[in-house]
Amino acid sequence: AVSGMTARGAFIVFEGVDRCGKTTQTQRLVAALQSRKVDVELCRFPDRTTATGKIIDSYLKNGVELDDHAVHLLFSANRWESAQAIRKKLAAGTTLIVDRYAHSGVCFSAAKQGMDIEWCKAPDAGLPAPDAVIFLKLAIADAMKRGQFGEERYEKQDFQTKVLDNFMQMKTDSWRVIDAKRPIDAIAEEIETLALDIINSCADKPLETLWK
Ligand code: 2DT
Repeated sequence: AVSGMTARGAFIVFEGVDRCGKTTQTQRLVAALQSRKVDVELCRFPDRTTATGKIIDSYLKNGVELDDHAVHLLFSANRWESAQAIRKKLAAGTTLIVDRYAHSGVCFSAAKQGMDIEWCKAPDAGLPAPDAVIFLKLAIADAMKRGQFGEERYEKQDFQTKVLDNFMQMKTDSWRVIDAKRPIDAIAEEIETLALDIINSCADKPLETLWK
């Protein structure tokens, strides 16, 4: 980066099936980066605090029934609500560590009937694109050994199996795939090294646009 200018922050997204350790690892990474004095924030999608997020929360907890297409668009709208703030924070030099983003949006919806991956990608095209997708890869059988899935709508073995298939279909060469079956500390160490590298390498590259 040019001296005197703030290097932009990195936009690092974590993806994976339920129970893969995303939440633990994103929290660990944020703490590790903070202790290195990196300007960093944790975000997660869906953001259940906004107007759309409240409907999504109720849907996930089986409190309300919604058409599959409609809820897909709500998840996307929930990201669009944050798009401006994401661009501003990155430009101001804040690195964002994100627990799920548009790839979860596509892979969960496309696991239902009647919506394919292409259809599901369309509403998210134009969002800020991640500088890196870190995929925590875990077989569903191993995810289930971590204890029963919870009570939410999508936390079922057959559904999660379809979601994992979809992630494997969407994966590109640029994804960083992490073997999530290993001990938490080993994974956290690998991710910290990876994240520092990503933060350095994107500082003087423009932020890209998703799926355009
Ligand atoms: P958690 O809050 O436990 O991550 O669960 N999902 C998520 C979608 O179906 N579409 C989306 O766009 C996103 C971001 C994944 C949230 C659940 O919602 C699913 C699990």
